[in-house]
Amino acid sequence: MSQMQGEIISAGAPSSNLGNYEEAYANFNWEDVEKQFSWYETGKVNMAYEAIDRHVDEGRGDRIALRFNDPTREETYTFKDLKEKSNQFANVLRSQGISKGDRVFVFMPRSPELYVSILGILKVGAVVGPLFEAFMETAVKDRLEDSGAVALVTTTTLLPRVKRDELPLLHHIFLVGKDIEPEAGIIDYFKEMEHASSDAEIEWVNREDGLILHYTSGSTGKPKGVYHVHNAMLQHYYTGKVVLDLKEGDVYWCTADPGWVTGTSYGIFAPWLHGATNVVRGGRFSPGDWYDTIQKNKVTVWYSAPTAFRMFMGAGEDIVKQYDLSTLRHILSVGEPLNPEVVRWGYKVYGHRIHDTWWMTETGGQLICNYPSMPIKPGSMGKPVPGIQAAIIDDNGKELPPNRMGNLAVRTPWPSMMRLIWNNAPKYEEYFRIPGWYISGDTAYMDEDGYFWFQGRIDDVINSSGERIGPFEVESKLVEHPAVAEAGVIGKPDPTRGEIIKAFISLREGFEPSEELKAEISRFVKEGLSAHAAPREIEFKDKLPKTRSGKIMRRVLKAWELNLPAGDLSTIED
Ligand code: 6R9
Repeated sequence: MSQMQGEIISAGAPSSNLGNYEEAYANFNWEDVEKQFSWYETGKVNMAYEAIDRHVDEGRGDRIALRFNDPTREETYTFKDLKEKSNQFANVLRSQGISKGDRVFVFMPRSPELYVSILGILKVGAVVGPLFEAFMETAVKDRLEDSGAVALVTTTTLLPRVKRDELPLLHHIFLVGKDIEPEAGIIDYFKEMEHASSDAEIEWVNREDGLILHYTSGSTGKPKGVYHVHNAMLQHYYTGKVVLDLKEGDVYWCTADPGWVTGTSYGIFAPWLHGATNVVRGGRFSPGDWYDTIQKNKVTVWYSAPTAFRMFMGAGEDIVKQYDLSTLRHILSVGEPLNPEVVRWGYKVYGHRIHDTWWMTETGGQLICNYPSMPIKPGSMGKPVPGIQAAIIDDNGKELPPNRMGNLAVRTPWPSMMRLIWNNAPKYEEYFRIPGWYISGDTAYMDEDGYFWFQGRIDDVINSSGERIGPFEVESKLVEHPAVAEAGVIGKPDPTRGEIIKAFISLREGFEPSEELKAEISRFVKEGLSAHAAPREIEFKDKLPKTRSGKIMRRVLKAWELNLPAGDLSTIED
């Protein structure tokens, strides 16, 4: 512990937006941030206005807002373009009667239409529900059903994954694609956009009105809908300034998909609140294509994830030299522990420190971070963002002294804190079970210098390549397979992906273990739920360890896997 703590990489940019960390922390107050928004004067609130239209109204409309690249399209949009297109889509939504508070989902690969849709949804005051493009039937249905979504924007390719006959509330589907056959409930996106006016009234909302509903995984139950409100923009703006360090003229690239919270808070809101040029790249990871994206777009600020950095490290130094990455000035990471060797490698090869940031879907924005003006201790998540009070507490809410591991907790409230778990008040309350604190579910410790060090998750949530996967959702799908009697799913440590999904399965009578069956079961999850939720490893067992109440004991499975003592088995079945 203390050995790791000793290593320091000195401050990269003392003249960054934050300036001296301690001073900024001591002098912080949220009202100074509120004053940055037009609603501070006008009282009229809407995220889409602050992120897009405001730049047009203040003379910045010709700046480039979006640079989109994927293997088939390369397009740029100014703030004025996005204002007009999102107005058009707001008008299309209104023509179908969609209004404030309605949940409207987007389910499509990254494309300019995805971003325009999200902004249009916000402009009518509706709540955006982003779905990751890799979700299959069950994952899509669970989320649309739980949220009571009335409308969905999707593509002709993805439409077959939407079980419309089982979703009675889903009245409108805006379909992005060519040659769309007229059909009840189906609205041709491009055709309607063509006729829609590019002038629209924005629905002014309250700061506490709904913005976005992100479904995320817990260790039990179905995925939960984490509900955020427009007030989150305070956190997005402030962290965009002091953590992303965004300045005029920055070209910013966040590699996350808007299906995950990083892809909205920091792939849409934070950069556009600052009027930055936002680079969006669709398609899969490949080291060459990604470096090319930086070179081609002259990216200055880059926000990615440990899995990607580990893959870059695996691809080696030579490929780095084939690209001009000299425009880069600031690199950040999120989603899982950032290994110290990756920080060292990045510093050597890119000539920049990689700044780790810690936060969660539930927190809506970054909470513990490394800043350009602060020394980095490789392996540490950094220090609380000004305005945020974080601590390590025990299960009774007592704050622990430095170097003691415990619950990573945050003083409530802060502007981007989730306001609800949709349809599930008890789940929401679990996070706040100790008065005055939000309990993250992560364990960590704080060192003498106030740096936080991640230790693990308290629950069984799996983090594979930075994607959060609930074992229950995978197990539920597995047992739908005719050969599977019971299934228990764990995260198995993996050098590249952080963890991979491993399933322990007991078979039904009449089925024999085989490699073909393993492949078939894995494919079944991939096709029914999503590729990232499919087990990469399967092991057949005659019987799974269970509590007397019938709960599969994942911690025993994990102990088997890691050759560790299984711990307290007093509740095991027999
Ligand atoms: C933004 C996002 C949240 C969980 C979180 C923690 C893990 C995120 C991390 C990190 C170590 C970091 N996590 N950042 N672990 N170091 N810098 O990732 O949200 O998908 O909800 O995941 O991810 O376990 O609790 P989400």
